[in-house]
Amino acid sequence: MAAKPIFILNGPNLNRLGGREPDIYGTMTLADIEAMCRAAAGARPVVFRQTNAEHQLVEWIHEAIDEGAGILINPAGLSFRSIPVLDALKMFPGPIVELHISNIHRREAIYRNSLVSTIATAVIAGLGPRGYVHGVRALIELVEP
Ligand code: DHK
Repeated sequence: MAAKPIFILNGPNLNRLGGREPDIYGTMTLADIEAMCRAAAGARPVVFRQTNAEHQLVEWIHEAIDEGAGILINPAGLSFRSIPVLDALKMFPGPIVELHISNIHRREAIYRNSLVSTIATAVIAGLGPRGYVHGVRALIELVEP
């Protein structure tokens, strides 16, 4: 039976990585990050997506509920206020790794209280774009039988 994929989901504005506040987010593009994630995942199938729309992120989490082994999510700005994203993630039966490129706890107060962190299995924040690789490796360890 084929292994279930890990879902790597990215929220608003992450499509602008590469040129978006490089002093905070670095200069890697989301495509660069996707390539790193797929390499780190090895044989484990990967679903890698980004959206600026809350409803789309919710629908992809529903897809992960039905088909995914684990979720690595950078909810970006939807981390802090989105009840719909939080409620969808509460339904996910597998491990959830929350990822932020920046250390949100060292930034402005509006970025310090992630709702997603209240239900995530683990949180990675501040490792820069390379944090995604650590998140993939951790998630694969969590989902491996
Ligand atoms: C990305 C965003 O877009 C911000 O809204 C978050 C997060 C931080 C990140 O560090 O990846 O506050």
